[in-house]
Amino acid sequence: MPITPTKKIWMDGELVDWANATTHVLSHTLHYGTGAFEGIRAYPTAKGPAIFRLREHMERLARSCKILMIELPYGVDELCAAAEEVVRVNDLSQGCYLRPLVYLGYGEMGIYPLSSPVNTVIAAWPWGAYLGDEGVANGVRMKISSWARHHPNSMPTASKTVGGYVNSSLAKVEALKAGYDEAIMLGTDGRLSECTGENLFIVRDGLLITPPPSEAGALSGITQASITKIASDLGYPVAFESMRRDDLYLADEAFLTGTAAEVVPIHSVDDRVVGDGVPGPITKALQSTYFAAVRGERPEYESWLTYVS
Ligand code: PPE
Repeated sequence: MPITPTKKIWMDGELVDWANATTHVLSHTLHYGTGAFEGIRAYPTAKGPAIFRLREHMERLARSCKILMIELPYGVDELCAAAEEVVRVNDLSQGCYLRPLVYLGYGEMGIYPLSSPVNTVIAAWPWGAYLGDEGVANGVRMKISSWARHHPNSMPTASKTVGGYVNSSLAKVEALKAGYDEAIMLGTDGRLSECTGENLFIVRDGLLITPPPSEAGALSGITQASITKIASDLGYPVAFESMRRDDLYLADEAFLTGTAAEVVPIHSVDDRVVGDGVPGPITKALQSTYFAAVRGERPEYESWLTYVS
């Protein structure tokens, strides 16, 4: 998806012009992938732009760095303030996607990462529906990937590690080249894990089921947590349960969740139509409540918003 440039990117405490926000080609992360990132969205609300679950994202960034033993030079409060500043200076009142990245910069080569300088950046730009407006409205066609999700002893799955996304990228390319919209990944034990950048839910007999992130080797999604809360508030119970591909084929409804993707119905999996092939009633109720919550239209979820004034 193309990037629309904005004015400034926050780099190590300074607001730098978009075009000058560059790094040396011998930056360590560019070679070895040791780094961590986040994806956050801000939405327009009646009270101005608001960043959705900002603190939770920055806390996850700090946890990713902890796992990688990267010493994050900023605290969560400072990162939250910097993210607000980026939305403010770039006039992003219509909403945006924010991309915090912690990477190892120029100074050392060789696999040992911990003597390289740590750089922290936050960029933001307007970004449309990640899997397309058509997908959000009518559902996406999914393919189970031949690439397995990382075994947790190969790559820490609770960390949004830069290099870890090669696994997602292989699966995404495979699915798109085969004519599908997105891939579903199984763990090395053959159980459902997640998608290349989203978590997975099914609905069966009125019950919502999603793979337990730690056991499934999936990222613990902030959207997954938001949907779990919204679902239980709407009276739909949610179970964190391990599943196999059959559970997807036989689901009444299925959808995926992620910051970039938001809430997207699944039309089919491996050419087997899920349910009636149209977004189901529970998916639609959750999706519309989520879209209302992020836009500040649901007072019960307002604590998830950080207004940028
Ligand atoms: N699993 C993975 C592997 C993942 O990358 C994401 C976020 C999720 C689940 C959902 O997590 P959450 O956003 O907290 O609900 N993926 C980010 C990056 C996407 C990208 O393509 O880049 C995102 O959605 O911002």
